[in-house]
Amino acid sequence: MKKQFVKRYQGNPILTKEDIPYKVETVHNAAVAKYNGKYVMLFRSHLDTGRSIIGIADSEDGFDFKSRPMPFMVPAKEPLFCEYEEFGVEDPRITFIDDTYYITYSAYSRHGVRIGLAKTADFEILERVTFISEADYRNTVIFPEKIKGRYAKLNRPNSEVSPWSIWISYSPDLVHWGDAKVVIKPVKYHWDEMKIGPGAPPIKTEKGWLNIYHGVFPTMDGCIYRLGVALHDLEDPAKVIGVGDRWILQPEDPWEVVGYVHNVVFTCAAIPESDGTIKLYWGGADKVMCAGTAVINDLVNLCLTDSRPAI
Ligand code: BMA
Repeated sequence: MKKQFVKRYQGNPILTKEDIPYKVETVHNAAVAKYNGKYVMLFRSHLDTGRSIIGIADSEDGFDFKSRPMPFMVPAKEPLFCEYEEFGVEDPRITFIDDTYYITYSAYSRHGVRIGLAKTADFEILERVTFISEADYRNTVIFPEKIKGRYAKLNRPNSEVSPWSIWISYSPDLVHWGDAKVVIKPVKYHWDEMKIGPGAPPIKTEKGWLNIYHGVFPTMDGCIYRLGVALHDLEDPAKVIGVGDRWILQPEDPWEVVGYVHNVVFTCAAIPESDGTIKLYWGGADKVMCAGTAVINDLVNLCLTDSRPAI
């Protein structure tokens, strides 16, 4: 029997637009964090203008989420930020470092898409920090601890020369970033041949940093978004130990196959639990939120025993 890397939660989808107390068209591509022993979800929603905002929902068990009455993040009004967010805020990721939850998000404007950094200590008050890229960057995940004295992040610039690849860069303060290097590229005639991008913030394991990423395959019937895994060296995350040759999740449930954008599973969050599993969260067809579980060692072993070239 084919190995199932991800076990879908039987109550999927876990959050949809019907659950939101204000008018939205979609609920997808959510970040999730553990806060005070509970789970907090920051989810993206399209409005009927076609632009996106970020809502917030709470859960005791990581599956049953209840939306708060108001959105958590809408395009900024304040100077510096407003010019770069006027078309919407999308696809958040959360990393917990030193008592602070850092949120990266895609900020859209007439100048293109760039990455914003915001922070919160309590999921009540949100403070924008700065933008951490210029235009044409998306999918940014920050590692949960400093590595050899520096913060590290993975992201995905758009480029014709090195198409839609995953890069790493470093920072002394989370604000200024550099020393960038390409670490994983799409592989020709493979499930991720068109583009790849970091998904969930990396998870520390004994064998390396586990990076759950998305890969895109173009077909005559549109693109298919799937999820895969890569393992990065603990001390030098620019070194990729292995990239799993197979996808770990693809659109199969009806709400993953048909939606706002068909055939999409797209993750921004995975929460490691004390029993060696993760809770994985993904947007289904850019319309609903889904969840599942996976065994961390299965994902690590895929990277180690059945890998494709990183570059
Ligand atoms: C990407 C982003 C994601 C989205 C995906 C599938 O380019 O826009 O937010 O989930 O496409 O539509």
